[in-house]
Amino acid sequence: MNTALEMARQFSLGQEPETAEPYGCGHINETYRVTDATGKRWILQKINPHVFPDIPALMDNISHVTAYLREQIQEEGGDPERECLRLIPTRAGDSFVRMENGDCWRMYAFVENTVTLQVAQSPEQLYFAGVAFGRFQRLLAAYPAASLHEILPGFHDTAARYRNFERAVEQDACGRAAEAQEEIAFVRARREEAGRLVSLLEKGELPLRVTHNDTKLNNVLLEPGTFHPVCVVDLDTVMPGLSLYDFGDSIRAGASTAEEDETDLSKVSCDLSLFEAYTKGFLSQCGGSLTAKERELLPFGAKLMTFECGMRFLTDYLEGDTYFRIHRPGHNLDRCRTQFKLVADMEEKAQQMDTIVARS
Ligand code: ADP
Ligand code: GN1
Ligand code: MG
Repeated sequence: MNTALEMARQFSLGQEPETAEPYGCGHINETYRVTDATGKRWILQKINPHVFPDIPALMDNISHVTAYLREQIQEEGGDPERECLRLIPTRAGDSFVRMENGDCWRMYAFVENTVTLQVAQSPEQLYFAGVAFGRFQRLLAAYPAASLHEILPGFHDTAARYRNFERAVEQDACGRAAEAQEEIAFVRARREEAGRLVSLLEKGELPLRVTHNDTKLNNVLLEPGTFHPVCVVDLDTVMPGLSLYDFGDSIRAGASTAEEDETDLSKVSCDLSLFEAYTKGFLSQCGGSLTAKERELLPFGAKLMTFECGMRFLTDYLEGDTYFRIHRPGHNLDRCRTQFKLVADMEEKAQQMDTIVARS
């Protein structure tokens, strides 16, 4: 096993790295913050090879998208160094390093003086997250989507996710299905909805765009104090997708009143003032380019992404926690329950959500 500090030395930093500490709260990659003697910092990540089988393709997407974003940011008078991730090349000049045991590592410049939030404490914070992801979508609007690798085929194909879920229930590899009967029934009751967006895409009723696909609140760096958006991070899943995926996943993660793994479900609901704030921020940036159908489906997108995520947590629980990193027994079932509580709440608030979108 290589230590993170040893790995940091493989990159072209100009200085000798002194420390590498675990950083952030991601479920997939391992993230470290690397510091040198002068206090200069970097983000070092071990990319999860089980989740991402084609790391050269993934890094190729990130290299191209960040180069393009930097130009766009520059053109509109922004500061690409602060507003866009920058890959640090390895000593050999590559975008990542693969070790003999197959582990792959990459490095980014650290964007200083920012904060990330696990939960929004005010609508304003979520408004700014909406601005960040709406801008991200706007800046990539003219990017040739077909030139990107589809890193995780079917990533938000909710119908395919449903089939995986049914397979996991049937196999019940860990004998856990009995404990999750209520959640299994919850998914099955919504089976018909799972395929709705993919079928609209197939029929050409929704446009394919370049999307981020993992628009959690903690994937945007914000300015401390003002919470103005600074930089969108976690670009592993940037690929062709639907605008509704990005909008929906942000609402799932950002408009909730509790953390994703809260065990007291009475604390979990979809806060409409947070929903409205995000919607306004997002549409302020990319609203002009959305079709009427996309706009109309924003609330459904939020519900579907929440449902899909809950179903993925449940599937992983049933399969023995092989995908999402867990920190306690039953963690994925707890995560699934918060998502389904949110889905049920969004179903009750569907009309209000429609009204909010119409006036945003
Ligand atoms: P994961 O895929 O595991 O979620 P991320 O790429 O989102 O990993 O990184 C984890 C956390 O590290 C982010 O939530 C953010 O707080 C922080 N982070 C990531 N990249 C940077 C960066 N370039 N500068 C500063 N902080 C960063
Ligand atoms: C994972 O990497 P991270 O923690 O930002 C997952 C997302 C889920 C999210 C749930 C590549 O995101 O799809 O929505 O957990 N990423 C991948 O918290 O599967
Ligand atoms: Mg992340």
